[in-house]
Amino acid sequence: MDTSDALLLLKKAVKLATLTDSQTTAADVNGNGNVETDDALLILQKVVKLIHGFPVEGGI
Ligand SMILES: [Ca+2]
Repeated sequence: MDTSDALLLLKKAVKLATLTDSQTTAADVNGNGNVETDDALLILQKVVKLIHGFPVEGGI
């Protein structure tokens, strides 16, 4: 996961992109069943090391 993944999620949020099923599964980093801007924010927070893992991985 990196900034390009976050950008893809933001594009999906504004309907500029669609995700495959596997991308959707991987992108739901907070594990709430939806891929949204919150997931993109978490990815960006991990990129800049504000968090060390995703909720779906069992920790922030
Ligand atoms: Ca989510």
